[in-house]
Amino acid sequence: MTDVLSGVGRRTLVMGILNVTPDSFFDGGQFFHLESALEHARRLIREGADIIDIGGESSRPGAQPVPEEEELRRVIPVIRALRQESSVPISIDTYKASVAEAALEAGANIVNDISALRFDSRMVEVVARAGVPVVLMHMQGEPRTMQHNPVYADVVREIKEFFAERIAFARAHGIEKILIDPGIGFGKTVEHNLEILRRLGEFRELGCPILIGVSRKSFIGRLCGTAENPLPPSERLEGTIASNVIAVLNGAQIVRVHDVAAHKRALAIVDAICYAGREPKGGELYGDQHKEAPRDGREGRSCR
Ligand code: 9MG
Repeated sequence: MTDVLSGVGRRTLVMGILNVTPDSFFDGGQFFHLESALEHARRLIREGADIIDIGGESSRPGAQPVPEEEELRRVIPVIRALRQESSVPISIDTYKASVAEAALEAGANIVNDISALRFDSRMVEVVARAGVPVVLMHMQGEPRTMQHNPVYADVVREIKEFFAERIAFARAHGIEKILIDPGIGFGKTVEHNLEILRRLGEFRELGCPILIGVSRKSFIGRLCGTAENPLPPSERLEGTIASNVIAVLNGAQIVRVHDVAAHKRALAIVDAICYAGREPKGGELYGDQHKEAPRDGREGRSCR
């Protein structure tokens, strides 16, 4: 497999979520066993997923860490079996170096690290040695406590500063393929999430492809219901698609979602309008990360 993200900058890529966990907020327990996990992966692939993101530890607010051996036990057989039957790019959702290492060995091609290489000092070496793309996600705090009163003076400015430091760190260790993700819901209030989505274009100045993960998250439940009586995760599809369309218009190139088929349809329209006859710009493609970024980070896609 040469470049697992060769579509970046040419159309919006869809990353399908496969949680091999008993406790994820939307699908926890559904794909906990090997056969049900594989069945779900096959469904995501049939529906057109460009990448399958496989995780063995829930990162929902309040989640407790999972021991390394248990995380390995959950994800490695799924990755190994999926790789046997499909060439789909697989991303491993973990912040543990040993899990990433074993996952890459089993056939994963991308590391999705919600800690942006901060929680395990060995992770940067594992990614650099493998030469694979890494997703650097922003999070204030840690999953167990991150929603306890998150505070920012300027949420977008602070996340940009965080990325500038993390990108420099990764590059200094020899990592070239870097995606950034502002981490919707990770130490953010509803207002923080909305401001990030509204000003997502400002992250383009950093010159790395942008990944966004809003799928069925709690801010959608609050906005479509109330703070006291939020809409449950099972009823958040429309809000998810609306959020992702805005994110794509504002510069997101990969969307991480539970519902691949619905997003492929919505994005067929968005991409036909926004990507038509358009050459990728610097910062949108792999290998272009060091070239000139778009002039103004506030500008959205060329469809404006
Ligand atoms: C694992 N995980 C849960 N939410 C996520 C998000 O928004 N982005 C990324 N990269 N990973 C996430």
